[in-house]
Amino acid sequence: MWIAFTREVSPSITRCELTHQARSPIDLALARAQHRAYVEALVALGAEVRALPPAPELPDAVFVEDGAVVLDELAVITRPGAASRRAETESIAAALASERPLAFLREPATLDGGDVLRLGRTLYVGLGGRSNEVALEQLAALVSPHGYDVVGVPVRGCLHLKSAVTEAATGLLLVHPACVDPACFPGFRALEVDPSEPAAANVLRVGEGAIYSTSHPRTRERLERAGVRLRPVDASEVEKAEGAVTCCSLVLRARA
Ligand code: CIR
Repeated sequence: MWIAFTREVSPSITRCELTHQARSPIDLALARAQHRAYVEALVALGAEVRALPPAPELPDAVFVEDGAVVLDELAVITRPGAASRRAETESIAAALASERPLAFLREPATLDGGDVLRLGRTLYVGLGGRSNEVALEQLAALVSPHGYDVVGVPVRGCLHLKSAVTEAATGLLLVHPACVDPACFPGFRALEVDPSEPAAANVLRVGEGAIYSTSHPRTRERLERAGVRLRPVDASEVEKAEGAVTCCSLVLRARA
């Protein structure tokens, strides 16, 4: 029922983009072992995992989420905000072409998939640095014929909208309120991350389960108390590259 596209960690990840974090050494072997465990978690939750071609010369290529916004009706190939990441999208478009009609954002639009949170028929787009208003307008023109609204949301102090808020269970948002105002999402309940875990708002739902980093034990307790079933993974190495669990896959519903 679910397809998850992933890509192995590039050896050049040591030269990844960093915006809000200081550089700290990434253990490539450990990063790859953690990535394999992440892929196993996706499989355990019922996804058919498809590996994109390795891109050793592209430092951030493991973060495939940023290259596309995939809806049931179409896939919008992005134009990432960091110039060093723009070459990632070609292989993502090639892989998605067999699953969805493709549409493309055009210069001067910039948008990272990590800035797009779909809640029902609304696409919330984080405006915190990587994604711009032009992209919001282009995205709206592409998806409104399919019945989606596009709403811009101010984001501060973190890389992407989905660093600050994700949907943990139907109707329940996991939010870091210092980075995004929960009032931007009317009709949803908000569960706040533990204040000592500012990077904890990123959870990846797949089917009935959800993948969550072991780096945030206090917030994990809050989620479990709220009844969210979590599959923990160690994501320490991609977190040093300012990544998180949603970033490492593009999960889409398989066509019937
Ligand atoms: C970047 O700065 O672009 C990468 N080092 C991290 C991207 C993480 N992607 C995501 O949150 N969707």
